[in-house]
Amino acid sequence: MAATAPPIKLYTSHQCPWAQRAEIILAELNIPHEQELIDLAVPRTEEYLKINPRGLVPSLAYGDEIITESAIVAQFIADLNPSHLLPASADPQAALKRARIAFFVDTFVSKLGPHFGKLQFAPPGADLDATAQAYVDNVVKEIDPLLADAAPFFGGSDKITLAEVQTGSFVIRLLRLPKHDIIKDLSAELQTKAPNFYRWATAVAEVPSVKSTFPEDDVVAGIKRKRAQFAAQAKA
Ligand SMILES: N[C@@H](CCC(=O)N[C@@H](CS)C(=O)NCC(=O)O)C(=O)O
Repeated sequence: MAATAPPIKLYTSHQCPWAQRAEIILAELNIPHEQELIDLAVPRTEEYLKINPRGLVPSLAYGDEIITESAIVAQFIADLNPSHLLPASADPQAALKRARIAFFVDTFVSKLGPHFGKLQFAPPGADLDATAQAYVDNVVKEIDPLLADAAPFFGGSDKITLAEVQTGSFVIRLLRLPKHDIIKDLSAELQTKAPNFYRWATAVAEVPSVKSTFPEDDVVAGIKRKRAQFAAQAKA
């Protein structure tokens, strides 16, 4: 008889794009699990700090084992459940595909992340034109070429891959937050200057596991709360 799989519990906040990575992969692979919501508006409890001493979400309990850091949580779930997300074999083509996905995710986070953070959380009245320009320039130079064969997903895949799991939460924010006046609408410029990226991004934002883990109003409320917190810290 097969051993029963250890229960999975995700400590998460539906407002957090890093935690959404874990929610996306669990939804995409239909993995039964329990969720515990961590309220980011208040200090972490002693109990949660024992689970994750950094006090961040997400954290994943796999039986008695705790895994933290969203990229590692998503990779762990992908490794545990061979699927369309990531080829698992030692075949050189599969290893190459994993390397390509890892490079894409690394580039997305390192080249776009800092600019996107500033676009969302800069103090009111900040001049964000240069930041928006830097974001677009990096999409054009660094990301668009990596999506030349997207169909519509990374590496010519017709289903999402680990590349979309790790970046989808940021993509859906890029496309949805302008509607709430949280960030500037870069769609028209991206559509013209980075057509591969724009096509890919619009497909990613429609994926059920990405959409269903993005409670828009809750996310907007979380960003407003964090902005107010940063503004108060800057004044102090
Ligand atoms: N590098 C971490 C980043 C996670 C992170 O920054 N989470 C934020 C929420 S989006 C958090 O828990 N912040 C604690 C707080 O706001 O008090 C990961 O990828 O898991």
